[in-house]
Amino acid sequence: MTKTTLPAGFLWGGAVAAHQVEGAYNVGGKGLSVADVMTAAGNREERRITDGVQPSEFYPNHEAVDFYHRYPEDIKLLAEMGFTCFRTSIAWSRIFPQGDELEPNEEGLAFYDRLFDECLKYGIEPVVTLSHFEMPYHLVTKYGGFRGRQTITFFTRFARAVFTRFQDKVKYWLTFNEINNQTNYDRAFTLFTNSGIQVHAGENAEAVMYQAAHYEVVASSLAVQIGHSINPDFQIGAMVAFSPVYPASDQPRDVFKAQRAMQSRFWFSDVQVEGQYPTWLTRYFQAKHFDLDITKADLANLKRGTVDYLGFSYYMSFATQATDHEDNQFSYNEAHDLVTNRFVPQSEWGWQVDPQGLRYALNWMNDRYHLPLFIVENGIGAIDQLEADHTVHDQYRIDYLRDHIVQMKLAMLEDGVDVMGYTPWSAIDIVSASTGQLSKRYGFIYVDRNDDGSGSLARYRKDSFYWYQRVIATNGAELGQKAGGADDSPA
Ligand code: P53
Repeated sequence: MTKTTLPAGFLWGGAVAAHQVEGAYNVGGKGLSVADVMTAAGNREERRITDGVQPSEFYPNHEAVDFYHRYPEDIKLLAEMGFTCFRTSIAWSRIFPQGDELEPNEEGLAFYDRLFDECLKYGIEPVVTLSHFEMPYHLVTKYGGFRGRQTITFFTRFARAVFTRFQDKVKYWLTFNEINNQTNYDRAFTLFTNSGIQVHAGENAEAVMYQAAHYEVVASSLAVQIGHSINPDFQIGAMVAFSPVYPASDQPRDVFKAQRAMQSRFWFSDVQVEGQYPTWLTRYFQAKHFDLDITKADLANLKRGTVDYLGFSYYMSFATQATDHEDNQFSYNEAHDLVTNRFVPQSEWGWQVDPQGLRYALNWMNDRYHLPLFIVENGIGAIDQLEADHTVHDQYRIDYLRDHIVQMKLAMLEDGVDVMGYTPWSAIDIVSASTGQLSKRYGFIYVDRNDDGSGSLARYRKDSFYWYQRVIATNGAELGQKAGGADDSPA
């Protein structure tokens, strides 16, 4: 019988990451993280990575939206919206301030005890990312981040400490946020935030990326094993940025190029779900003469530490095409190979908004992985206007989310895809990861803070707050009216 409603217990919530909301960057014994040495940029401009914290620079993550001190007020607002889960991350450098200590920092652990207790008080299930773009900065300067095998040990020590401490409070975990963003290895931001790596002149950035990513998938597989030994009920997932890459035309070589792009972006989840490297990639390492440190013990661990579910972010779709000078369309370099899809509109930041791509994504992953899927990020960055009466009329955000929920429901109800939950980005306004802007807003809750750090930090409910409250209350049955149009929700 065809189901017409979402399952009871479907997890509705929203997502943030520690460094993008907490602030208090040097409070409670916290050490510097990679997020603490990145400046603020503007639309389509790269953040600069500075050499340590420079007194003359402004670092938006240092205060962020002060969630560290205001979380009781914020969680109360999330409860008012009806959240049944809340995705955040643990700032690694609150727990291991330098990263290479042997014992965790009690004040850091105590903060997350208070935060998770506050969630559980309202029946909100925490969904926790271990590493969301916030490696301790000392691991970068001393060990080169995930260039080195030692960092696997530092990461698993961190994972063990938080799994042990929060074993009765947190059931849903994710290992590395958007581990596949570094497919775009030519972009300094992605290698730095994913892996704590800055590429030196003359180095092969692609080989550096593959080595670091290998250590990370091994670290993830070890964390899965450690977690299950501490609490067998833990659900530990991988997390990828799911931007599907479409062929720009029906030319076979464009279609193959797109297939290669998909392989390049999703070998990370292939390994984390299936426990082994895909054949094309092993051949690729040989063909490119990448001399990678991949041991037999690593391969055994990958097999033993496969994930329980797959979490993913979905913001946009991409398109690619083969280039004339290419002999075999064998390689894919995101910085050069993406093209604009003329059928898909773009956000103000140039992100291609494609709701149907979410249904495609869910079906693609369901066919390939046969695991429960969790949409742990989906949303649109936009300029919001705070009115004099403290309202925010963000109909564009409602439309974006609504259009995507419609496609999620089609995937679940028509196609039978198993989706555990939906946590849009972001629960509350955050500091943008790629630009450091506050004005690239994502939240249901407006935070009075500007790009230069001014503002009262007061919180205000946007129109989307009330809309999402209704969506959750009806378990996704009522998605409201589209601006100027009819309600065309499928169920
Ligand atoms: P911002 C690139 C592509 C897709 C998602 O992004 C990405 C990125 C990196 O910027 O990041 C995720 O803030 C990430 C969040 C981030 C969110 O998407 O750059 O997991 O930390 O804030 C939105 O607009």
